[in-house]
Amino acid sequence: MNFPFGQTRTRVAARHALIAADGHVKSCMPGITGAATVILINEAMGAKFSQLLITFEAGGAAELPGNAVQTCGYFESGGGTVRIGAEKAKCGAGGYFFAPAGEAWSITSPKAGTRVTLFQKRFVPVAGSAMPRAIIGEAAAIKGQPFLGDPDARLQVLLPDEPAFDLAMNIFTYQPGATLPFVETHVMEHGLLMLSGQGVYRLEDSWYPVTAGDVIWMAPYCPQWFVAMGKEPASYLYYKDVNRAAL
Ligand code: UGY
Ligand code: MN
Repeated sequence: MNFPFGQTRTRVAARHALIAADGHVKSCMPGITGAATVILINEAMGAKFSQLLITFEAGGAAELPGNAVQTCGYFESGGGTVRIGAEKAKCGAGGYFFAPAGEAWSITSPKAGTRVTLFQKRFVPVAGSAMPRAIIGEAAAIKGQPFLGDPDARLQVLLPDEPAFDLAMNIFTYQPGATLPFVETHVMEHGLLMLSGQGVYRLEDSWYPVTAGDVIWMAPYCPQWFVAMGKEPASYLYYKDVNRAAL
């Protein structure tokens, strides 16, 4: 999309950010080859997690070691082979995975142009709790549940909501005109990718028109609200930290 000379919809505030695709700049990341990688959200912004967009060339690969960082991935388009420890499966568009801390993981043999969003967070263990397990799945297999009773705002919860997991990756799909039912203000942080459609996102006291490809960071306690607008449903993928003590 072309914008007037010197303009962008991107805004980076102290407690939220909207990153439009026109401003993307690539980074070289250890372990990722044959791909354009954009670090969209990380600690430099004030976040406690990172969100990356990888666009693979044919023959590209992501091969990351097991360490304190856990990774969730979502294939927005294309496909490739995901390995997590001893687990291995092919993922197409809508495929996703979770690689626990301590497990090496890889994406190999990607189709050219494959777009994968990664969310990475340092794992916070809980004494006496099991470690979360590796997961490779397909969003299409997960039924969207009405959000707080609204059948026009449906939530697909991609990872198990169990105490072992300290992060969530969900897809929210709204029919045109559907909204988040109230302005949420919560301790959990979000990273978000608009997958399709459009709408208006309220972040603190600003309202932003948003569309497919936009990325949003919401710091803890960032007041947030969304309305889907236009003729198509609007859908977004998002990360959330969950299931850990307040202090
Ligand atoms: O899970 C959530 O907090 C979700 N309802 N937030 C959001 O979509 N901004
Ligand atoms: Mn929220």
